[in-house]
Amino acid sequence: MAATACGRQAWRQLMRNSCRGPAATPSKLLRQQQPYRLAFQRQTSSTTRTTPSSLLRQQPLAQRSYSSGSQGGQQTPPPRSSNSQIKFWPFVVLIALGSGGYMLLINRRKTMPPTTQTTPAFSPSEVTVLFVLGGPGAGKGTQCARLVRDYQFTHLSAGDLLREEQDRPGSQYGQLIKDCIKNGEIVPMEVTIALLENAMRDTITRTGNKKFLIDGFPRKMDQALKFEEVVCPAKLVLFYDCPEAEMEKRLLERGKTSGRADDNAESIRKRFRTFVETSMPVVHHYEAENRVVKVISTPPPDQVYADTQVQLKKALGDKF
Ligand code: UP5
Ligand code: MG
Repeated sequence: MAATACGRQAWRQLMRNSCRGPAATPSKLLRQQQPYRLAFQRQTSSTTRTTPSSLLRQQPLAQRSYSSGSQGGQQTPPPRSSNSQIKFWPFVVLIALGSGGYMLLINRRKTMPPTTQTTPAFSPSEVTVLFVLGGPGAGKGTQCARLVRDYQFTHLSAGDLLREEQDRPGSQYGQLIKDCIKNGEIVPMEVTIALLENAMRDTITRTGNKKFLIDGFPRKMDQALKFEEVVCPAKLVLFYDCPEAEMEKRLLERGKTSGRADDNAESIRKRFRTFVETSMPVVHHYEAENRVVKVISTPPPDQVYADTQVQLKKALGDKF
């Protein structure tokens, strides 16, 4: 009680001092508190007698009582009170309950049907998707225009959709797309896949046309797998093969008037590198699955188109 009263007194004094203004500096306040702190210590030590120093003094005795016989250990350990004993049964009960629950879960899983795979948004039996791939300037867009004219496809160029999104006022991806295109890098697939899926849905709703040429996509394995999983499996890949020197010549020529931010020597170099390192593995993946129709696109456009028709008819029949 005395200690508590002392503490209260100290607190009141501290508050009085702190209200006195500039004279009550922190060091002064500390000095003023000192007698109260000492008084408080004296009170406690006289009642409990367990100051740090007294505890230290007791320590050697306590150690001896648990030491081995060689250190004069005739003394037996003090009897442990029932309160200090560790109780094991709660742990045993917990472990038993946990294991039981786990076994129940496993058994329930066994009787559950296997997890269903994601269903693509469009069924390949109703919607036809042809991926059109090839290096930058290989002639994908040029050939797609002819296929649209003759076979009623809807042409969706991933690059065009990205450029549109980049220019759309308020687009949160505008800057990201701009940077990627300038550097010949690939825009994160979530953006491109969403644009493609929306465009497909929109086309089907507006026109009822369900035949799509998806140009310049997928450019990366993860895009390929994701698109086929969530949007629509592709019927095949139309791959235009063209040497880099020819593609570079075409792009530099087009760059004189196209206004495209990536039709310049530096961007073209980066686009080529991305194509070889990241997009060619996609072509190889589909080749391994026997789903690629390859057309050499070095000759003039009409000749390339004639060959495209021959190849597509071979793969898909006359009415593709
Ligand atoms: N030309 C065409 N065919 C010819 C022929 N047989 N003989 C002589 N000349 C021919 O043709 C290019 C030029 O060559 C034209 O002037 C044409 O007249 C002439 P084009 O048909 O436009 O070729 P294309 O293969 O379509 O070239 P493009 O430049 O469009 O190819 P890219 O794949 O580089 O461009 P895209 O627009 O698809 O992508 C641009 C960027 O968008 C990418 O680099 C990337 O940053 C980004 N992107 C993504 O991030 N993700 C995507 O999924 C798609 C794009
Ligand atoms: Mg193109």
